[in-house]
Amino acid sequence: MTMSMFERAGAGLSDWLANAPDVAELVKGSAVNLAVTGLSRAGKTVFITSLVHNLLSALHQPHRMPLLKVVGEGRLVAAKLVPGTIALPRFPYESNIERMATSPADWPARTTDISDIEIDIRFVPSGALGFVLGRIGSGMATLRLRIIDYPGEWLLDLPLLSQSYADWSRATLKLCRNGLRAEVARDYLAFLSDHPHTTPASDDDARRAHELYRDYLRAARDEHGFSFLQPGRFLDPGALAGRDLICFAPLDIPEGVYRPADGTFGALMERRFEAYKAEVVTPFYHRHFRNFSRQVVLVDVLGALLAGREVFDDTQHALDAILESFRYGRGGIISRLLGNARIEKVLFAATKADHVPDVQRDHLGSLLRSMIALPALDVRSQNAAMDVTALASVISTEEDTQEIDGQRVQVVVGKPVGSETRAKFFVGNVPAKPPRPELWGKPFLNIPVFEPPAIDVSPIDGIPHMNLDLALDYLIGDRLS
Ligand SMILES: Nc1nc2c(ncn2[C@@H]2O[C@H](COP(=O)(O)OP(=O)(O)OP(=O)(O)O)[C@@H](O)[C@H]2O)c(=O)[nH]1
Ligand SMILES: [Mg+2]
Repeated sequence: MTMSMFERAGAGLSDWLANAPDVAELVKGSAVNLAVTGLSRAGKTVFITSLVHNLLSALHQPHRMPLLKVVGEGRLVAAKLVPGTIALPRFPYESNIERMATSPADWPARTTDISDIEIDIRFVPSGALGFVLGRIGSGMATLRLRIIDYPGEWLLDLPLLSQSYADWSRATLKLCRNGLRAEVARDYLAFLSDHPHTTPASDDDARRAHELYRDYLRAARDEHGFSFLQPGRFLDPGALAGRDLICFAPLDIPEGVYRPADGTFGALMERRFEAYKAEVVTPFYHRHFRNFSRQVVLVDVLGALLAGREVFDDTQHALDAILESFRYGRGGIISRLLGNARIEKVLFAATKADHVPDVQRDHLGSLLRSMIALPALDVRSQNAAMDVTALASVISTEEDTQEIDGQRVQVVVGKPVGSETRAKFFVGNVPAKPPRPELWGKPFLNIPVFEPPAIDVSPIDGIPHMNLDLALDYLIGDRLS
């Protein structure tokens, strides 16, 4: 026989309250999803690995995370990993830390798919809620923080949803024939001149087109640092690799042709393009993105800056496309995809700030702010709340000075991976705004990869970082207050 509420109340309201789940859980909800995204190599995996390690270590080393208020105010009681997850592959925190902690140390491997990891954070709430909880229960609340790692390239597919295959092909090939890209895409462009959209449909041709187009995307990314590369799953297709669904590519379709004719090569490509949108792009927004109420978009601003003007402009173009996924205020495609769900907070962060000396770091953040042209409007509108910062997930350098052309300048020093000796790295001045056209220098893609510092695999000492605590406090601090 179950006890009714009245009988419970009769047995003593204070008894019932004492045995009830945390009031904070009832009042505030007990879980938050924090998605970490960014373009390829932006620093997502390292960010999550360091964040998890520092959270798990925060009780032992609170001085590492003072700007996360729950830690700084001494209200953290425990932070524990939740074993396993069901919905997604688990983020490989343990193997990443092991790799960074071995000698010689190395960085985690590239990621190709979405993954997640959960941490239970037990804390004493502040203010009135803490007082109430202290009076009626254990005085503590628990927040389950789920951190998700997913490639930012997937967000570059949002614009596809409002484009026809013909429109997408025209826009994509126009870009492909422009500047440095035209050289990289030479083989694909040659294929196109032999394969008009009106030739009969052929699976073999479709596969060949896809492979050549994908090779162009890969070279554009890996050899030149381009980021606006669509479709977003072509570079690292994960479970989609080899499937017919992704065996398409843009074809030359003249202005005025709305759809390729039935039975043609163009029609086959169009069918697959539409299937990719329906079976890959839309489900990502429905099943995953709409649940990521807090997100951090990591950007390798310094890498983009040093890669030269064309790549920098391209990164800006990719960031514009990514921003569209957070602009639901205008009744566009994203509001239809999200339904009632809301992305509440988004932080844009310039990563690897330890590659520049202290005096330059603020400029990295300012440069990112002007790259994403965060208008004051966004902050006040119904869109997600947004902010910008610069951070280093794992400080791998130290400060030093060096004489260059008779002037003493600030440099950073670190041990490049695979090298026996330490090396100095001087980036010049990081501008706070995108440089004027005449001020661009030659592209420089060889930013040294410095070894991470000595790290202990046990979550006790934590990892030296810059602003990880500040970033986390902006993103989820309200849920830990
Ligand atoms: N010095 C320094 N290097 C970093 C830092 N974060 C990332 N890196 C470097 O950037 C590389 C890429 O970082 P990842 O975290 O793997 O980047 P990702 O965004 O997960 O990359 P993909 O999974 O390939 O998309 C690392 O291998 C490091 O060499 C940092 O805080 N400091
Ligand atoms: Mg990764």
